[in-house]
Amino acid sequence: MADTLTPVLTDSWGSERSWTLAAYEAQGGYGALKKALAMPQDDIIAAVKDSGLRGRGGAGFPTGMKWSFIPQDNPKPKYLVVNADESEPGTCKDIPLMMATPHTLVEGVIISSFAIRAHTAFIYIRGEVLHVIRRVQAAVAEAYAAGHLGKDIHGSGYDLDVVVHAGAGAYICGEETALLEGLEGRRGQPRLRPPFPAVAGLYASPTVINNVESIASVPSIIEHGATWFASMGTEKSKGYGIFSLSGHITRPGQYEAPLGITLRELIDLAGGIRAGHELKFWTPGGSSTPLLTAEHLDVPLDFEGVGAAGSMLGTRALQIFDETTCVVRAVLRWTEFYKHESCGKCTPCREGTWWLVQTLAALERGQGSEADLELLLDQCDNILGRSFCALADGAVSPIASSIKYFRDDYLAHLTHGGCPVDPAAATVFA
Ligand code: L3W
Repeated sequence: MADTLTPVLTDSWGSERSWTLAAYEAQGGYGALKKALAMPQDDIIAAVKDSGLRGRGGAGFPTGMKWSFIPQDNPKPKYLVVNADESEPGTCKDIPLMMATPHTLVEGVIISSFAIRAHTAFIYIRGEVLHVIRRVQAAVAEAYAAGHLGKDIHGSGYDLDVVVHAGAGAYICGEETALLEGLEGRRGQPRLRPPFPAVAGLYASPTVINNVESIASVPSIIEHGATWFASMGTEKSKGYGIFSLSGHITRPGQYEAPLGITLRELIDLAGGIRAGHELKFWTPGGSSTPLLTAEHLDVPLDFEGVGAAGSMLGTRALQIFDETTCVVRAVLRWTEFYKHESCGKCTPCREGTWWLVQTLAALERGQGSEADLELLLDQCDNILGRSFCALADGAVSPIASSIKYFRDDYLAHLTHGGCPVDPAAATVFA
């Protein structure tokens, strides 16, 4: 396995004024667009399919296949929507990308829209990050001024408009159909699928929704070719991805590496766990993916490897917790987040997350008995797979996995009458 990083998306993050059109074009930016505009659109879709690129927003659905689901015989307009609502706890890759090199995303949007025959694209950005919205808006304005957007782009006869849309600060709007509801001006709540957005999405028209990193990966695939992309990563998880490391690590940040790299290798690259401490648990893809422990340090971080270890690769949000962390407290904090962010549309999620918080909070205070652990698992069981969207599935992931690996930590709260971790040494989750 590679022990080196593969900076493609992150290559120029450190360069001077990397977010400007001038800096991007100086590095060859928008060259892939000119190449793509001379290609048959189906060849672009074929290249993305052949590259093996899988959705970088968490689920890993093959990007080229999603594009090929757009029914071209449907006379309705086609839309591209970029999911830039990055809100998953611990996930910090799309926002840095949009801040450092927004033109990578804009170029990807133009090529992808051209491929699926869309003439309007939306970039839906999380509402709280005004600085990111401004930066992407500025990049879009620069692209219009340079003729990369608008009418008859570079004399190709192809027209495209891009709208940067600010969300209103709801985690649920990262769920693709709730995002569409928000874009249409309604309260963000998920829709029933099928129909999938590829068939009936924005304004009931065929719509491709992709994550920022997926779309930003397209220019380099067009520039270097599908074979180049597919030569990295593992058999079924091709290419590279941005891994965001946070928590008890010496050098937290974004590390771009081939899929299949291990946490052990990434921790080495990030200078190790903070001095004098050891790994206790970690999330592979944010708090919506089941926790893993030190026994999983050599699991390949690809869709299959993490799945086989009982979790999900998700957004590659590697949150690292050392032995000073109270796992019960951490899980309670995440559960409060899900309860707060539940959109309320379906009962298992709306009521279930409330009950999870009640049960967990009592256990964290040292109240109750061991039977309450079974009650908690039963509550998880009654929520998992029974809610309208993946939010509630995500909510139960850290709970069930923490009981699996750290049952003794829960029991210690009961015998100790509260958290047994020495407050002076504990990592505080305020
Ligand atoms: C057409 C079909 N399209 C599937 C499309 C579908 C979607 C994509 C993936 O959840 C996960 C979730 C979070 N015809 C199709 C089809 N599609 N079948 O493929 O769909 P799906 O249902 O597998 O996943 P999802 O509902 O999109 C996403 C996990 O990601 N996650 C969340 C991350 C949060 C962020 C953020 O902060 N913004 O990304 C973290 O792990 O738990 O499992 O496009 O339409 N037959």
